[in-house]
Amino acid sequence: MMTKTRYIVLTLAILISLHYILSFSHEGYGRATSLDSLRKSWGGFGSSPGPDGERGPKVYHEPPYKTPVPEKYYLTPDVNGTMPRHANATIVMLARNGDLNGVVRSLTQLEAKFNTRFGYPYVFLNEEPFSDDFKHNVLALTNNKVEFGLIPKEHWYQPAWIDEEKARASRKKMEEEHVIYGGSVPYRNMCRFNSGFFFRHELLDKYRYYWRVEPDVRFFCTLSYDPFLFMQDEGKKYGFTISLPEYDATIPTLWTAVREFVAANPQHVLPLDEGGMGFLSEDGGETYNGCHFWSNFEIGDLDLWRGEAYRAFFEHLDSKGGFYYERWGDAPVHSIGAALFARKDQIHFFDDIGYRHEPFQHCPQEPAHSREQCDCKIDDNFDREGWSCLNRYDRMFT
Ligand SMILES: Nc1nc2c(ncn2[C@@H]2O[C@H](COP(=O)(O)OP(=O)(O)O)[C@@H](O)[C@H]2O)c(=O)[nH]1
Ligand SMILES: *[C@@H]1O[C@H](CO)[C@@H](O)[C@H](O)[C@H]1NC(C)=O
Ligand SMILES: *[C@@H]1O[C@H](CO)[C@@H](O)[C@H](O)[C@H]1NC(C)=O
Ligand SMILES: [Mg+2]
Repeated sequence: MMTKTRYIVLTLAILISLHYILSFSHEGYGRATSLDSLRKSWGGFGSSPGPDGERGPKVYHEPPYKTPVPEKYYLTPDVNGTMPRHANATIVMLARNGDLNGVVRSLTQLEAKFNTRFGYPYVFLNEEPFSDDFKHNVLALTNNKVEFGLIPKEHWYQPAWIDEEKARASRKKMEEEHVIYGGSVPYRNMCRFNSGFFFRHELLDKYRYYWRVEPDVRFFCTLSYDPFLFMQDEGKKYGFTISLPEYDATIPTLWTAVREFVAANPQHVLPLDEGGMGFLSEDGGETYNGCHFWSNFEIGDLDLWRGEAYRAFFEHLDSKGGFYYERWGDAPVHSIGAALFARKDQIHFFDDIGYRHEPFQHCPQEPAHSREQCDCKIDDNFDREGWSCLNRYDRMFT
């Protein structure tokens, strides 16, 4: 019985992977054709300058992450053992008091592999006050600056204008269909907060770049360069380590809402081939392929979210109620936002950061694996799986 079930699962997995690989390596899926249809289906705009006033188009030969990180971002402590230069950045973690054990695990690793040497400050956020026990345990783990913040109620809880009857019916249905977190209101609050509010927290006002960390994640490698300085000096806006497709059941009408926004706000959106649309769609923007950057890891520019374009985008999505009537995740919302408002070369794949959040991990390959002393099994790498969306990121640059 067990063997038979396994066999079926394996066969299914192979079939799905095959379909996946074929649909993305197929020569007929030409880039020019796809961008043409993209332009047509999205209404032909695409000649206006982007949000930061820069004009493309650039010519690429390979994805930007294939170029080694310049030496100047590597650790070169002065005679006092401290870093001569820092980026304007913080590490941010949303957590509940009950997450303490997982918080300790994540922080211990992050300190050991990176932040003891680099010295970036932390911001912890919670919709309830952090307990003394939580603060005490966190402060014991680091000599770096730590701040604990309370999330304003209006940034967290389900808004009064949401039709609770409708929301409840949807939660019930999703629970019956075994959609992960389908029946949870707190999870929805969290997704909406991360989508539209975390970057408005007053404790983040004084920073430009952030690294999002969650409880119970692992960092495998000794990071010997400063990813924040890299982001800041190279003008990157969003960084990821793992990309994968979203469960369709959580976002039935998200793409419709996105298209509405784009049609009504062409001035906010980058020309499609300069932005990251090639990552999001197989058919020129007609439909969403579900690909998103897994947002439990993010290194990003807060100004991307603070800007008028993303704020208007979030307001539009929020007005649809989809965070509660469906279960829109912050990962697809951030990913679509990044793809619409950042140039594709400003979206960075941190290939050399070894990272695990259950049940997936990114394990850097050689030469980074040795150089960064990664303690992950080199074969256990999500990008070797059929599910990875990295090929959709890569194809934007070839
Ligand atoms: N303060 C607070 N944080 C939450 C809540 N729900 C989730 N989080 C945090 O939000 C992040 C994502 O939640 P998690 O349970 O890891 O979801 P998953 O990674 O999608 O399985 C983690 O940093 C959690 O600690 C909540 O109700 N309150
Ligand atoms: C090392 O620390 C001392 C004392 O704080 C300071 O005067 C000196 O400038 C530092 N050296 C460098 C290279 O930063
Ligand atoms: C860091 O960035 C924030 C937000 O852009 C800004 O207000 C602040 O002045 C910056 N701090 C420094 C030291 O540059
Ligand atoms: Mg998590």
